[in-house]
Amino acid sequence: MAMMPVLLSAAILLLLLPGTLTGSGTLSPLDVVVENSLTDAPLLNYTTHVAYRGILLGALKRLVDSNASFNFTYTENLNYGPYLESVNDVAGNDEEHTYWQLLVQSADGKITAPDVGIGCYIPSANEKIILKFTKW
Ligand code: B12
Repeated sequence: MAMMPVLLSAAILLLLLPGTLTGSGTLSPLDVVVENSLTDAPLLNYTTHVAYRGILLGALKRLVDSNASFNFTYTENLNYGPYLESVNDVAGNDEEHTYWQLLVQSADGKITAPDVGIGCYIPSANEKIILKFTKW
């Protein structure tokens, strides 16, 4: 009989542990801005959600599912993973030297270009993601 509370605690721990260890279920809001620096199209602002330590690609896929006005495509590069090819039906083009640049704005307003793509980048809290159509 004395074993009951111990067994009960162990059972509760086992139920809670997978979520605790993986952080599953913890989603944080993430702002995404779409900017076309080659036209005077207005900035488009979206909000999506990213998993705890989750990748940007997952947050963008979640945005497609939740917002009919946002879409994107990517190609798979053997070495570097997903390459962001188009956003909202606007695609980068090698001949025209255009591409979608990945930028991150931190809480203090500073904008940087991550040194990895959408498949590797892990957004932090209070960051804003900027997808900027530009030239190289
Ligand atoms: C030129 C170049 C570009 C050009 C490619 C133009 C073109 N079509 O030729 C442009 C300016 C478009 C570019 C963009 C980016 N790049 Co770049 N790029 C390079 C660079 C300097 C040379 C690539 C090359 O020509 N290799 C020779 C050819 C023969 O090999 P290749 O395999 O066919 O090359 C292709 C891939 O490298 C691909 N590519 C280029 N950059 C990236 C980035 C990602 C994430 C992917 C999946 C593919 C990819 O484009 C090349 C041509 O098709 C490399 C660094 C290096 N010295 O290798 C960085 C490099 C590959 N790029 C890198 C990064 C991070 C980016 C960006 C994510 C930067 C950003 N913050 O926006 C973006 C991609 C955004 C997106 N749309 O997904 C990183 C990738 C590291 C990683 N593990 O993810 C590298 C290694 C530089 C670094 N910071 O260390 N890039």
